[in-house]
Amino acid sequence: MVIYFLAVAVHLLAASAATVTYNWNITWVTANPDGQQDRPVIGINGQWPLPVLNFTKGDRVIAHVHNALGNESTSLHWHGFFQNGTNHMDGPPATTQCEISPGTTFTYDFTVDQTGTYWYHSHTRGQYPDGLRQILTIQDPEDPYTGHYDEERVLTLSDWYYDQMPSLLQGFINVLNPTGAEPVPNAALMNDTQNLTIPVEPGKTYLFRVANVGAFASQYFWIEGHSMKIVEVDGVWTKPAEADMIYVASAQRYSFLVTMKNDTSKNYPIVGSMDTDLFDKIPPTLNFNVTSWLVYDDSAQKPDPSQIDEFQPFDDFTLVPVDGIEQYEAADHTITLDVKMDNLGNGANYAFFNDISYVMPKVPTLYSVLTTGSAATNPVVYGTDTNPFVLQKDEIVDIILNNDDTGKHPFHLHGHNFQVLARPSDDSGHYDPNNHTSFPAVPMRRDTLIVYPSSNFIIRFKANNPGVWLFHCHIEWHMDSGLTATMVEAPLELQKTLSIPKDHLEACDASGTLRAGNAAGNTKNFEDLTGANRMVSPLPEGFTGRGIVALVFSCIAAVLGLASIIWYGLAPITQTPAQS
Ligand SMILES: *[C@@H]1O[C@H](CO)[C@@H](O)[C@H](O)[C@H]1NC(C)=O
Ligand SMILES: *[C@@H]1O[C@H](CO)[C@@H](O)[C@H](O)[C@H]1NC(C)=O
Ligand SMILES: *[C@@H]1O[C@H](CO)[C@@H](O)[C@H](O)[C@H]1NC(C)=O
Ligand SMILES: *[C@@H]1O[C@H](CO)[C@@H](O)[C@H](O)[C@H]1NC(C)=O
Ligand SMILES: *[C@@H]1O[C@H](CO)[C@@H](O)[C@H](O)[C@H]1NC(C)=O
Ligand SMILES: *[C@@H]1O[C@H](CO)[C@@H](O)[C@H](O)[C@H]1NC(C)=O
Ligand SMILES: *[C@@H]1O[C@H](CO)[C@@H](O)[C@H](O)[C@H]1NC(C)=O
Ligand SMILES: *[C@@H]1O[C@H](CO)[C@@H](O)[C@H](O)[C@H]1NC(C)=O
Ligand SMILES: *[C@@H]1O[C@H](CO)[C@@H](O)[C@H](O)[C@H]1NC(C)=O
Ligand SMILES: [Cu+2]
Repeated sequence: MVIYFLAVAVHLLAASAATVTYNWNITWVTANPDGQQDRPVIGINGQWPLPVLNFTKGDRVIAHVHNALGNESTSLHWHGFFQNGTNHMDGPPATTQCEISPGTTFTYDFTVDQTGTYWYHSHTRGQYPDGLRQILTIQDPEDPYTGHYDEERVLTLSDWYYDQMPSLLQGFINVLNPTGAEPVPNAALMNDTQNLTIPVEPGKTYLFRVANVGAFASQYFWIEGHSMKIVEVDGVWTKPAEADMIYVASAQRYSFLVTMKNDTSKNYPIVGSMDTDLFDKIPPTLNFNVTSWLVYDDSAQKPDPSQIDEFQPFDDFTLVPVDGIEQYEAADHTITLDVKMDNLGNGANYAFFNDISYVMPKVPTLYSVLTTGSAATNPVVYGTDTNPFVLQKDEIVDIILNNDDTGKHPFHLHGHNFQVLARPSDDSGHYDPNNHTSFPAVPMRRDTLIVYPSSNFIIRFKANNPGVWLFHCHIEWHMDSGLTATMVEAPLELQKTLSIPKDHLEACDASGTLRAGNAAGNTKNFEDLTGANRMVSPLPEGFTGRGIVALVFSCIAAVLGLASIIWYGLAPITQTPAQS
């Protein structure tokens, strides 16, 4: 009898869980989301904006990704997915796979065991802001807010550049940009457009799912005349929290309920405003705002948004998860990461954790785990410049992050969400274990968290997901200038449980990437890192970023001076009539 019921239960479960298969052809298409100019963007099956995916918990996803870009490699990361048991489907090249070379196909195959709002994006260096990113949702059969809303709507926020990432990156990490000023976006977008109209019905409640899929800029977000009831953050259902304005950093997601008015005479602006504190200078022509409208009556006016004097967004630290998961017990393992921005010996500006600016290993770190036997527990194997940390299975881990930079940064951990124990305000300096606010009994959890300028945070998670998981700033510029660490979680467990499919190994061969041995590709002596990729050498002692700026400007002056001397020197000669 029991077995019969079990069988029925298993059958019902199997019936609701679908297999969702995609055949995706990644190609260049043309887009013009802000109406100013066409530019090439990366599309899927000839389409951009990319398809919004809508899974149900328990679904199996099979995505066959064919790279038809011709001139760039690619990859896909499923942002926020735990990939529990399928670490090799996580997406970052040089970490859990090799790049998908032009002309080749690579299959992602995994089961979705979470719920909420997520997104998918390229994890190839600098690529996703060129278009390869979109929001996705996972329906929860046990949605705690069922009955509290009538319909759901997805909405993305992003920043937009007219130039393509490879050339922007070349200018960003460059001796001519010694202060590391990030390229300022050309426009703000909402749902990959502007002036979007969202028809609504009076009296209905909508669940809005918002994701910032941008490269750089956080956005303040609000809806005039309506308050938002936050119910989800980064895939975690929260107790309802009223907010008039939220702050959505790159890679963060929020869901909130909005109840419509009964009065249909007016329409209301929905505003996204890029956080210009992140920009070194604001070009006078930049409109850093984007507007959409809740449209009750299409024939009524769509008013301009009112000016806001001060941004006072909701503090995500105060959110409480519906599941009531309490603060995990004290940490077994504490990792401290000090963040700074500085120049290296080539004069360009880089980003550092503990004075190391991340450089990709020659062998994807997961493949090093699988091919180095018992040495896999030794962080040395993964190379010094990948910032590797080896975690024991099921231990409790604290990450203390001290931000020695004067900017805000959204940090993302792959493979987990984490409890946020403390996240003090601007200028709080380093975390002091002997002097901090008491930690919440039921901390909020998310997978992407802002640290404030010259301040810190402390987050806690359980190492219950064997895999190699990156921890990095989600500002694409900072990720590309090295603000990344590598968590190698339960490597010996991975060796017992994971096997890499043939098409993944073939991706290494096609891209000429080594797939065995330590970070340097040494398959005999795992502690010998000769030939490993290294970061650019530091500046000689005594040099400072300020010195570099002075040096660059005097060099430019010298070059200009020299050029004019040459020009004057050459001029008479070229003008001398030929003797015959
Ligand atoms: C992908 O799209 C390109 C450009 O439209 C086309 O030439 C190619 O045949 C497509 N490949 C596949 C596998 O669909
Ligand atoms: C949206 O409207 C503003 C104000 O009229 C305009 O400047 C902008 O170009 C519009 N954007 C698009 C994509 O049409
Ligand atoms: C996703 O599908 C469910 C039905 O399975 C539907 O209720 C929901 O509105 C869809 N969400 C989106 C964003 O399309
Ligand atoms: C690849 O080709 C596309 C389409 O022609 C072009 O826009 C893009 O700049 C190229 N990428 C690189 C890295 O050259
Ligand atoms: C946002 O865009 C996606 C597709 O690009 C669409 O499915 C969705 O309905 C749009 N959201 C709103 C609120 O219009
Ligand atoms: C709209 O009307 C309904 C039914 O009369 C009422 O229950 C509800 O409170 C009203 N909503 C608002 C926002 O006034
Ligand atoms: C953008 O919105 C903010 C907040 O209302 C306002 O202060 C600012 O002037 C707006 N900027 C532009 C360029 O319209
Ligand atoms: C403890 O931290 C608070 C807040 O940052 C600070 O004002 C205070 O001076 C600190 N106390 C000690 C003893 O360091
Ligand atoms: C991964 O799966 C294992 C085994 O089912 C479970 O114990 C663990 O909690 C899961 N980890 C995460 C992050 O979901
Ligand atoms: Cu950053």
